[in-house]
Amino acid sequence: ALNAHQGWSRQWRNPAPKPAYDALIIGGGSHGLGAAYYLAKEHGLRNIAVLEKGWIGGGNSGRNTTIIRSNYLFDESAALYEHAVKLWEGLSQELNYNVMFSQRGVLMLAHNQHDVQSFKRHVYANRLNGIDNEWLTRDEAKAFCPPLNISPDIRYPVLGAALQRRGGTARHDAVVWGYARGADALGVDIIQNCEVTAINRGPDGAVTGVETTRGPIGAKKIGVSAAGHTSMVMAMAGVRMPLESFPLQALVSEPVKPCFPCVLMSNAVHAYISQSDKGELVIGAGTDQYVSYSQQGGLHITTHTLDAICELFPEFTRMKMLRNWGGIVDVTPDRSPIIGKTPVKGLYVNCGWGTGGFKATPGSAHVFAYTIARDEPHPINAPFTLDRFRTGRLIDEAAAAAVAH
Ligand code: FAD
Ligand code: PYC
Repeated sequence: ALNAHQGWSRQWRNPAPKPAYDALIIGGGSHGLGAAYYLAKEHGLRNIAVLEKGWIGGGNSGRNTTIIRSNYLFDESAALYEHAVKLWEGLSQELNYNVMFSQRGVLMLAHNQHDVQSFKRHVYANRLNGIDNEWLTRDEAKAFCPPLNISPDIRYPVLGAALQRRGGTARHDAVVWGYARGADALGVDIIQNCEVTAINRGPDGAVTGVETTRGPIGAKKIGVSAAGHTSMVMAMAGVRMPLESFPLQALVSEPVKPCFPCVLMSNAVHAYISQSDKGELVIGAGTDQYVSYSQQGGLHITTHTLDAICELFPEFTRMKMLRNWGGIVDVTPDRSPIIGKTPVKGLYVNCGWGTGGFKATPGSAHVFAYTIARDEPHPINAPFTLDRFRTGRLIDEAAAAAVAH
């Protein structure tokens, strides 16, 4: 049927790199493209390029399971992720591109007293921060998510759940493409198949540009949004990052008619699940336990995840799985991101999102653009410094990270 379609216009240009730009973004994922969009739209910088070593969205942005929520514990995180959710709520209109944002609710199951106390603490803390989150009894959880097995006889019985009704999912490719089209329309050059191989610095230590597989490109401002490869890119400027990179896997089932109404996560039984608009069950769990850049993971992780899904949803036992894949996630010691300036003048970094950066995309891109344009952090990202690993002022969000890493 696609053969019949003709005369489609390109959504973004395919320009050759210019010798120099006012600003460069390394990494054409949703965060990098989003930052370029907001730099052009809100800060008037139009002479910008996004450099992507492969194809845009080919990294974690196109590999993630698209869960969006802002039910984080600490004030700093709540402000950052809620900033993102508010932007998600208007993003399709902002970009004039349907990102299929669906606020179908994110349900986080409690299976033991620790979970109950921890999730209730999150509910109270979130509400103090003006973020919706509510505690559901076991029966209320079942009513919200009818396929859920609430039998008291299973190994980890469901004791209750925290529900963020404004949480949900979005279409990951559409987010990448929407930001790319929007940025391109504002004059941003999106340059694919262009790997950055070195970061050049002048006699005063400030950045002067990059070497790439498509030649040298000059710039006085460089923003790094390279997710799992951030340590490697930052090492090009002599900056050692407090990051470890792990594979994180996901898988989808054969498509079936709508049968799963929400997003459900269980850290104790160790799986999460939603249903895509195509009908596939979208499933995942925690990271693999070893550091790697292999972009695939161990099969035992997948089988363990499916064991957990079958325990929580016995009716899915006969579903066939269609495909699985992995991405490389960049994990900080406190499981919170780093967004800000670096010790190198003109070099900015946005990383450390680990297993949970998709949900932050619009908020992260928005405050990163502000930081690059003004050479100072936005109040929302001010606490998320690289320096906190030296000062010890950590934002320890391990409990809210929701998938083990
Ligand atoms: P990416 O999309 O990875 O973009 C970085 C880009 O940098 C890549 O395209 C890469 O090719 C490019 N790059 C790297 N090195 C260079 C170089 N030297 N030169 C040029 N380009 C370079 N988050 C959630 O919030 N919810 C979820 O449900 C969720 N599920 C996930 C499931 C899986 C399986 C995975 C892997 C991740 C998941 N995440 C989730 C995390 C989320 O995907 C990431 O935090 C987010 O996509 C990061 O976006 P990004 O734009 O920073 O990274
Ligand atoms: O951060 O909510 C999350 C998440 C879910 C799956 C992977 N990350």
